[in-house]
Amino acid sequence: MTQRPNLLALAISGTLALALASCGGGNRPPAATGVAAVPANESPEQFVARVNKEMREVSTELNSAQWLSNTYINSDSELIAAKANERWLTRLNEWIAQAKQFEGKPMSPETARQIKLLKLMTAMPAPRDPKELAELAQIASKLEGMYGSGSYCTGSGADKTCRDIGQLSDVLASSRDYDAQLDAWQGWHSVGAPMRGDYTRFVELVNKGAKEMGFADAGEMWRSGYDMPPAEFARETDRLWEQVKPLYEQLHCYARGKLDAKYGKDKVEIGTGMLPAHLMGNQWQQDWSNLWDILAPYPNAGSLDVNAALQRTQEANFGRALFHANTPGMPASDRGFLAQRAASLATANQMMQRAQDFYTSLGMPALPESFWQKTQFIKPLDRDVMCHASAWDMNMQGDVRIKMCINPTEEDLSTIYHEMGHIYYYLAYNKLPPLLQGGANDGFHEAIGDTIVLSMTPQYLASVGLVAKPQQTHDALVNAQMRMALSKVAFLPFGLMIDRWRWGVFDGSIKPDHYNQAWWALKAKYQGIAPISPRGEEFFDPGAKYHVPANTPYTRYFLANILQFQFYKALCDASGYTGPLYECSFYGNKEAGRKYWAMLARGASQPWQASLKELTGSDQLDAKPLLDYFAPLQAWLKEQNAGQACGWQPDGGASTAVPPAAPTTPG
Ligand code: X8Z
Ligand code: ZN
Repeated sequence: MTQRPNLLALAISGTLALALASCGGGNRPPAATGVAAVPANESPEQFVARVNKEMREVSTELNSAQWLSNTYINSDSELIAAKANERWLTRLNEWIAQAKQFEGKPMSPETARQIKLLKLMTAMPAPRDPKELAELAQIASKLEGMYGSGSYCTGSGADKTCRDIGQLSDVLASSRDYDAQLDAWQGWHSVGAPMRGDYTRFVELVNKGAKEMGFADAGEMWRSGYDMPPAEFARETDRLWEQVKPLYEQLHCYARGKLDAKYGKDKVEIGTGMLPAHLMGNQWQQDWSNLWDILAPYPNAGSLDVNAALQRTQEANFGRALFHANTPGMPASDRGFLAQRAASLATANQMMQRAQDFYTSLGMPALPESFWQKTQFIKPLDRDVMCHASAWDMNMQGDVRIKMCINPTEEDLSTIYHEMGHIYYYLAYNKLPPLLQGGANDGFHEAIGDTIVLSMTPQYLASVGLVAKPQQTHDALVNAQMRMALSKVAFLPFGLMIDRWRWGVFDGSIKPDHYNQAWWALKAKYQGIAPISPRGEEFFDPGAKYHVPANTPYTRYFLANILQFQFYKALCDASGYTGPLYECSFYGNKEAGRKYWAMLARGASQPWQASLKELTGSDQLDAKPLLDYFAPLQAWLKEQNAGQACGWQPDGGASTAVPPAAPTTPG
């Protein structure tokens, strides 16, 4: 994830604040309100220049504290991060208060844009009251720490065993034992429950901060970052969902049929046609790729098994490491252990280089040496770390890093390509003033790397040795489309529902005593997913999803899933490609790379509509490229689902019948 200016870490962990630093021109004494006054006679242009300078300093300190608290979770790093956040948030509030003095004054459009962005910089608006601000910063750090160190323990005494998010997610990915999956799903969700009280207070505090800044609530503030009125933005997301919903419903229907066949209808269908939360291969049912063994359309039509290739790389690295770890006298078990660690690090490094190669093939620069030295590639063994992947711009001038706990899987390979999109965005806009160092909107930031993932076609994967030469048959095409759909189409309703929940929490329509009920009502409505046993208010299931305790807005990912197909089409066009969209890879194409980089380098300096138009020719969000891409799959799904009662009813009742479809022509 990332954030508006380079303050990725802020977006992740919290917010901004800072004590008044001295700055050019000398400060007047603080005003009676406690807000530092603007230096005498400072013009709007001088103000913006000063904020840019101060912001770079303060955010660098904050990023360092946040990096430490994410890669070394304990009570000390939590405290340091909270303090740094407190300073940052205080400082941000001061700048925002100072900016008020320029309202209605003449200024250049560039200055006006920077002042506007200043007010929208944080996802965690803090109250002006210093005690409340400090409390908010502490809660933010605490919630993140709770998630990052979360684990599920069973047994007691010498028999006690604890599993972290990675281990529990592995069960959902690989085990097909109904009860083992249920245990792993419920186990991880137990980490949410203790967050409820802190999260409730967190909501009160950010709402207070948002109101003091002139917003109705924190949700309205989040919706205000899209160069259009917040209500219009909400309507835009509804419109886009209506465009893609029929495709999701078809995928849901197909998955249900396959799961019914695997586990039995009585074990699968909940209410009228909903799918059980623990059987979708993923803790949040946001990506169904792990269900390939159950959902593959044509198991014999060419293998796209990237996992197998990565596993072979890992084994080769292990063999090499074992050979080198040949210290005389070392017990074989220690030698094996050290070789395993060295192999994991080497494989992770190679996966990262594979991703870098795609970006440099477009003409983008190689990553700086510091990236390779400071990135966290694999999970350390001696401490808790936040394993949720993120990309960091530490100082707005080239110290960029990724933090991941990489395993040799296709899922992690795609995540690396995703994170690297953030990194290249940072590098491209690093020349801009700090206030303009951000995505055109946050959905753009999330879409950059995903656009590259769309270009990871079977042909591309074969060209870099990750799969065998692909078959050119109808069945292989359907397989390739399904592979993408299980990640990109399955995600769409999830991308929407998280902030539908938070918007409701912030505007008060979802009250604390209904947090969990509202969560599951939205999961049912949008995803057609339900738990198999009641999840009452003794649970707090939103807390088991990283972005809730980390306070990272989520609509960005929904937008990104639409936008990335628009970007992909534009870049395929730029590369001169004229075939069907789903077969295009612009790997190696410098003209596509030039166009992409030009957009990245614009950062947040103009409304996103202008950036979108420069790249795609249109200034509208539009799901048509996504639907065009998946047209062959949608036709195939309709055929498969013919005669089925597709759709679901969250509370029981009738579902939508799909008429029998004409068979599609292979080709
Ligand atoms: O959080 C992320 C990235 C970091 S920006 C790993 N993603 C969302 C998620 O995991 O929930 C990428 C896809 C959606
Ligand atoms: Zn991201």
